[in-house]
Amino acid sequence: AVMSEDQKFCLREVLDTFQSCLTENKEVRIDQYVAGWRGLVRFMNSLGSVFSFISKDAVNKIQIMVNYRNGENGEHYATVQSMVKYELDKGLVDITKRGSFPESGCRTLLRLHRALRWLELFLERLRTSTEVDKTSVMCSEAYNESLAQFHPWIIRKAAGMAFCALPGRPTFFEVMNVGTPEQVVAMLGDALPLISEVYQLTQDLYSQHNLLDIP
Ligand code: 1PX
Repeated sequence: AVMSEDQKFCLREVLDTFQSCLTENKEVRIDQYVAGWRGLVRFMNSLGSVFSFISKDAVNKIQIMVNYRNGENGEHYATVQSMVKYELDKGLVDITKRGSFPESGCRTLLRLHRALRWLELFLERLRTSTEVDKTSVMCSEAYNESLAQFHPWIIRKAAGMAFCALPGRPTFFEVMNVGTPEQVVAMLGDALPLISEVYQLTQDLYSQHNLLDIP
C-alpha cells in the first residue's frame, strides 16, 4: 500500500510497506524498506519534538540510501542482496575499520537494520501488553536488548530521556490510528512475522558476508 499524504496517519499502512519489501525470491527491496522507515519517522515526529535528534539521524540515513537509488548505479541498489554484492565486488565498503567509504550503502543500511530489531521487540511488547503497561518501559526494554549495545553512553542517555516523553499506552494506540486496542493487537500480530522475516533475511545475509560489525 502506498501512503497518501492527505490521509490521516495510519500505522497499518507503514507496517504494510515493510511487508511489501519481500520479493518472491526472498530478497529485500530497498525502496520499500526506506519508505517504511520514512513512515515510522513521520509517526515518531507526530509524538513530539523530543524525538527530533532521533529522526534527524534516521532521515539522514534514509537520504543516503535514496541518493544511491537515484544515482547512476541505482539499479544495483534495488535490493539489499544486490547492494551487498555490488558494493563488495567493487570494494566500496570499509568492513573492519573506518576508511574511504564512511557512508557505504552496506554500513548505512546496517544502522537501520539494527533499529529494525528494536522495532520488532517494541511492537511485540506492545502487542502483548495490557492497560497497566507503560510504553516508556516497553520501549527502553526493547532498546536495551537491541540498539543500545551499539550506542555510546551519551546516546543511550539521550534516548532514555526521550523514551520518558512517550505518551501512555491509550494515547499511543490512538495515534497509531488503527482502531480499537483489539484491532491494534490483531494488526501487530499480522505485521510482526513479516517484519521478523525482513530482519532475519538481512541478518543472515550480513552474517554470511561478515558485515555485522561495519564501523
Ligand atoms: C508503533 C511504533 C512505531 C515507532 C516508530 C519509531 C520510529 C523510530 C525510528 C528510529 C530510527 C533510529 C535509527 C537509528 C540509527 C542509529 O543507530 N544511529 C546511530 C549510529 O549511527 P552512526 O552513523 O553514528 O554509526 C546514531 O548515533 C544515532 C543517533 C540517534 C539516537 C538513536 C536512538 C534510537 C532509539 C530508537 C527508538 C526510537 C523510539 C521512538 C519511540 C516511538
